Amino acid sequence: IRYEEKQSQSPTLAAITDQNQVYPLPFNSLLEVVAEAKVKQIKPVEFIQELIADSLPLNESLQELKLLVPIEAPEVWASGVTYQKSKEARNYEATNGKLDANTFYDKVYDAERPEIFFKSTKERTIGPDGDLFLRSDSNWQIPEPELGLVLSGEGEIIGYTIGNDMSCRDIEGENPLYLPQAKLWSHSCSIGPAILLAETVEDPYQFEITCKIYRNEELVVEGSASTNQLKRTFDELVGFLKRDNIVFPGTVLLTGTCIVPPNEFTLADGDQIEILISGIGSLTNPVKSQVAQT
Ligand code: DO4
Ligand code: MG
Repeated sequence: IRYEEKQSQSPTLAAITDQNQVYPLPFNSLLEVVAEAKVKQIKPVEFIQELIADSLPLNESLQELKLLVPIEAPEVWASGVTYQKSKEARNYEATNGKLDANTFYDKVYDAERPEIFFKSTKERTIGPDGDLFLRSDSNWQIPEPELGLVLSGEGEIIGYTIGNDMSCRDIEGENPLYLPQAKLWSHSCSIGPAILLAETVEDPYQFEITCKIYRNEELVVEGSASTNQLKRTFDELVGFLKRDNIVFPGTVLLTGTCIVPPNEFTLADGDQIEILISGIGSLTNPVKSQVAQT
């Protein structure tokens, strides 16, 4: 995790143990930890265990800290239509509910090349408890709870985090060429709370993802999925992102959604979105509407 240190208000990197104890680390970012572990020819998790072996955990609990994005990802990319459920939802948007249509979403689901799109930059991405903004020109907006791959500059998967690929179903459904506007605007992406180191994960196709949306403190939407329902492998998705491309160290690649709220649902100002992924934690963000600017 990264949190804001109370006195200095400076961002601080910390490790969380299985017992949820918080150990500040003498590095600014996970990328530095990974680089130093490489020099020492040990795994990042072993290096972190060495670093915290003789230190004491913080007195504050994880819940008491002001959490920041776990990594300042220079870019966030996202994969689309990687689950059957997403394909069906996209078809519903694009065809006004004509469920037997055969569309480009069906084609991309089966094609060798996956859908990969540019989602966000460091400046647009927010962390735990930060406000997610609604677009002022959309009437059909939803969160997309997704597993995020945290990548090195070589495209190696360093760890896993939680991401929210906020989406405007009406804008995307009107015309696929509107995808960037349906996906990318200020505060349209959140990541966090933690990065689970890749080497500690036995099987990344067994993550359980749950999404809950609260309105006036009442649970109004709940859905669950597992990464074992993915149509693609993570290596396949990273392979296409890397192809003839630059991958900046700390890039996050979201892996697609498998949880879609009911078709009549749209997010509203004041809603609270909670995304939980087994072993990683829970990413919570309030939703705020924007004043239309013309
Ligand atoms: O083409 C639409 C994007 C789909 C997407 O973001 C997803 O499947 O998660
Ligand atoms: Mg998505």
